[in-house]
Amino acid sequence: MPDAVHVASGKVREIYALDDDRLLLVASDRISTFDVVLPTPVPDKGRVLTGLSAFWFARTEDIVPHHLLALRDDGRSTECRRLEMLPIECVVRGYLAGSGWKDYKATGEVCGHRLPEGLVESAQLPSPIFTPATKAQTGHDENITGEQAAELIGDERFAEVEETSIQLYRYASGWARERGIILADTKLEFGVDERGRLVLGDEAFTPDSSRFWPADEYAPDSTPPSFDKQFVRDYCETLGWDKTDPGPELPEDVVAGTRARYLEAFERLTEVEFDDYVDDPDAVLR
Ligand code: Q0T
Repeated sequence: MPDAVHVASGKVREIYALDDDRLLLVASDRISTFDVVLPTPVPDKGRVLTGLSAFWFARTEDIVPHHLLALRDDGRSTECRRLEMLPIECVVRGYLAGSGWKDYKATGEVCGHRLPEGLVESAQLPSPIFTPATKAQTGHDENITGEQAAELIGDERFAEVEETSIQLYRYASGWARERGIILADTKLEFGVDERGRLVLGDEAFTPDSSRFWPADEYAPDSTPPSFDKQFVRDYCETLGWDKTDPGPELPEDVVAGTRARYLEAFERLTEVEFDDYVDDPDAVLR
């Protein structure tokens, strides 16, 4: 087999081509905050995100097929089916945070969904909403209406990804809520296989693709702490850093606390001990 050819870099992940049909996704231990990748890695973060994603793929197979073919022994690399990715980010929001809160405050709507009046920051929505966004090559994704998304992917495909995304969010957020984690919102990416079938790709329901809040600290009309990155954010706020690149190095207690939070999320959600995952990544698939 020829060596894997590097095809793309994300902020914290790399993609290699294994052959015409398969990709290798490698999750690093890099961490970003305020959209800047920090110089200090968080050991095992890539393994946690890879294992969590694989866990959710396995548990949502009855809702939609996924791109995962195999977890590699390192626990941070996955072999995936190569898909034709759809040109939209499929965001589902169960709570009003981030750009959803900002748009609601300005217009009373999020991506064309008119919401009840008087909602506060972090309020739970009456029911989850599908709020697509464009995929910006650089800079920020832009929220778009369902009509705009349907112009990009077609009415039929749009109806399918909206329904599927909401089903996936309902399943994962319910599972997480029973284990003390609020999944406030999530970003999913879908592709289409050679037969035209919708397939879930990318990573799924990880702290990098979703807002994880500790349920016991949740309060509406506030900004809940991030389950994973709150130590990093709090530390960065003590520095007077202007949030432009380069970011600060992290002290070892902030790294250790952050690593512990990632492992805690992994173990609560998967019900697999992280050491057992490191010994045998397939533990999350059983
Ligand atoms: C992709 C074909 O993760 C991305 O970039 C960061 C390095 C976005 N991306 C996804 C693909 C996938 C997946 N996942 C797939 N299964 N098939 N392309 C390409 N870029």
